[in-house]
Amino acid sequence: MGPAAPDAETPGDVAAEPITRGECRSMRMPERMGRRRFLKRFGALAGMLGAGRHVIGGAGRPRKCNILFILIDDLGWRDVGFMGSRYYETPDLDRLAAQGMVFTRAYANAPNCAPTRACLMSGQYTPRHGIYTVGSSARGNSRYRKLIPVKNTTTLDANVVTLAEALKPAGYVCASMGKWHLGGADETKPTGQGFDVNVGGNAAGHPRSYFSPYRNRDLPDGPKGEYLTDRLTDEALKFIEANRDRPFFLYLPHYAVHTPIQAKAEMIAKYKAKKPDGGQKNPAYAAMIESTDQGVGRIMAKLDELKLADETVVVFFSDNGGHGQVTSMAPLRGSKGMLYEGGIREPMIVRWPGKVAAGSRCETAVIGVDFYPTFLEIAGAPVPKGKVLDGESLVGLMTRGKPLKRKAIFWHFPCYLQAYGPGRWRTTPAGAVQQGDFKLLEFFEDGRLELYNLKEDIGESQDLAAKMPDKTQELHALLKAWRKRLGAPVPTQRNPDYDPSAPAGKPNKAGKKKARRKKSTP
Ligand SMILES: [Ca+2]
Repeated sequence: MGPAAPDAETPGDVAAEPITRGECRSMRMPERMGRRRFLKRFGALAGMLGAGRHVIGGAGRPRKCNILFILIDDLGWRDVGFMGSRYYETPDLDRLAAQGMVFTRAYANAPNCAPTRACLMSGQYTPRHGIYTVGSSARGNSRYRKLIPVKNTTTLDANVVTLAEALKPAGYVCASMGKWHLGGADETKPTGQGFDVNVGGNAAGHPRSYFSPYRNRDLPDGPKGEYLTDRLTDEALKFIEANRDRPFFLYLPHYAVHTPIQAKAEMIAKYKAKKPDGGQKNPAYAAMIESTDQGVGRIMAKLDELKLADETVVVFFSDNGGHGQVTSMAPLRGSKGMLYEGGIREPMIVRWPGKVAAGSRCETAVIGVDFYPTFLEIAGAPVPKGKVLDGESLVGLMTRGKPLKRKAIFWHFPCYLQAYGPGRWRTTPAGAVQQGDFKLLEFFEDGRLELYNLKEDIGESQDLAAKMPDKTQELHALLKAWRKRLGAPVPTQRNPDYDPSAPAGKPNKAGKKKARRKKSTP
């Protein structure tokens, strides 16, 4: 739970001190003390000018912070150096982590791509927009599905007021560069949802190829063999350069490191010569991560060159757990597609010079829907009229250790996801709630409840549901009340095709159809 420190008075004062209270603690003294003293002196002025005008610009004038949100696709919790990987090499991200706050319990709203993105863009949990999964909610062999899952929506409704639409009235120019996955029609693509610029985003969940020609109608091909991650970085640099004089929101959802696993040959060779470590062993995947890391380094260098680095909040995050056949989230249990920690816990950094202590860590649980209100507060933008936001701004937490108000966070995934390897499922329809040290999972096929103490058992290996019936019931009641409040549908109808004794490898017609669809929307 959050620290009990009193709320500080002057925003400019707080980051002058290393955050040592409660769960947000400093690992070492913050850098840039000179700048912090400067901010301390002018903190009151910044406060008078409104929440969005925290930073003094190069010419001495107050200006709004730029927001750079780097979202990686399918990057696992431990797929970066700063989270402990000894196989993958991410020197630029490790530097970014050292310059900001690392969140060790940052969660995606879902264990796969589209729902997490819908929650980020809408600021709302999955039951409000109906994007619960990718493609069909009825994936895998129909004969093994006991229930008819809740029907899935694949497009974020054009009427949803997105994060970009909420930031625009505060004077932000908004760009989306990379994977969108929330609609491909004019009104549901990024440019229909508040972004001024869209590079390569549409309904696609992965690139046809990481090398040009990309065959992406929203991304003109580059020279043959150009690498997509480098290209998106190039586009980001151009955008930053062109908008150096006004506040920008750059949403950079890289297609990397989602399948197809494709990387530069010379970089793959380097990792082939390297010893695998802790279940991380795929050289091409490692090379994809390194290219992504290099892109982050180039962007940070550009922000430095343009003297924008101190005026830009940089957030690094991933949309779900790593692919279970490609990487390892150990010691976490599970991988992409599961509500166990390996499917939803993400690496996360916030770099905000003068506001968030360098080299600090935060162990408070945060979740994707928190970014919408966080970015509005940073921008000094009001919540759009009538807009329901399910998350909570992290500004107080990360700048001055102010505890969050909420009691718990929730997941709702009333869908089936077929297994990639042995076994039938990554998940059957399920929900989850996390509160304090505890997490409860509910599986709708049989009502099974599993309870874990994440503090003592991060690998979710000891189900405490039978041992701690009171805690189990308490969290179950919380989860049910949340579902009721949001009108979240729970699948209850039995699937007439259900035949658990059906032999593997012989899906019925419906199963075959789903399997084909899976190929186009992994
Ligand atoms: Ca993903």
